[in-house]
Amino acid sequence: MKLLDAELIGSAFKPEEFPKTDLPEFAFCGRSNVGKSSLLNTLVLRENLAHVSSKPGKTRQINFYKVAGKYIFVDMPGFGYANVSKDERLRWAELNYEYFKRRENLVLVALLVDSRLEPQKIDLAQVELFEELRRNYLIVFTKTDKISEDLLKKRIKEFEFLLQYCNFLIEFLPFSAVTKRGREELLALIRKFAEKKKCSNECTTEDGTKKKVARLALENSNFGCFPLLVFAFVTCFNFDFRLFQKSFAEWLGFDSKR
Ligand SMILES: Nc1nc2c(ncn2[C@@H]2O[C@H](COP(=O)(O)OP(=O)(O)OP(=O)(O)O)[C@@H](O)[C@H]2O)c(=O)[nH]1
Ligand SMILES: [Mg+2]
Repeated sequence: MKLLDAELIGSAFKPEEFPKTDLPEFAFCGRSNVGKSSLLNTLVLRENLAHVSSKPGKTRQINFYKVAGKYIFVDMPGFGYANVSKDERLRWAELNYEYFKRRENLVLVALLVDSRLEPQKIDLAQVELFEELRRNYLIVFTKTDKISEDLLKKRIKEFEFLLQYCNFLIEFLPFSAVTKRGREELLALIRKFAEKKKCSNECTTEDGTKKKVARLALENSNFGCFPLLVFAFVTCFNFDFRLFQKSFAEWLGFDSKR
């Protein structure tokens, strides 16, 4: 396995602090303690690039790493952790939204979900955001060393069902920072998307002038996932839609009785 060069090039507590770069960017997000920092360390084969902790809420800012001189990997702060102040949650919500909305060089997002848990409302709210903002994303099942293959299959089926009509979902990927399962597959996907970005940005014509070519999936697909996502929930899990709407609002500390 190949060790990759990696260095921290910036940390952002607010959008103005996002570093300027043209390199293809890959973001890793998910609930607090799901294993984002561990996954990043596994990808580059370094133990202490991103700070890992058994205590949730460790990564509070967005950290940008330049990897192998050609990619940016982004470690997002975890969401859903109960023990943080209302101000901190609101700051997170704004930073999260602004990052995914604004970041032009972002080509792929990995949403990490804990393979031991059933689909969580707060993770599905992130999916909804990616669909709305037309961001390509994959679902990474973390900590698979802690569950059986049967349970993993069941978990993937649950997500497959819920997200069957989503347009920007690329794939499901089982991962473990302990066994390094999924590392090669994830790196291959990263290389593929970095290459796609290179071709879609510019291509040189025969006379030497540069011309823009049609952008790839991001601009060509239609958004149609959200209503079906809700439909799947309501019909199959007897899901209370008001709860779904409130999941983020409650975590963010708004009055849930209104
Ligand atoms: N068994 C097992 N443990 C893991 C794995 N990935 C992470 N962990 C553990 O889960 C805990 C949280 O890991 P982190 O990588 O810090 O999680 P995070 O998502 O970055 O957390 P925040 O920064 O707080 O949002 C640590 O105790 C890790 O050792 C995995 O694949 N298998
Ligand atoms: Mg972290």
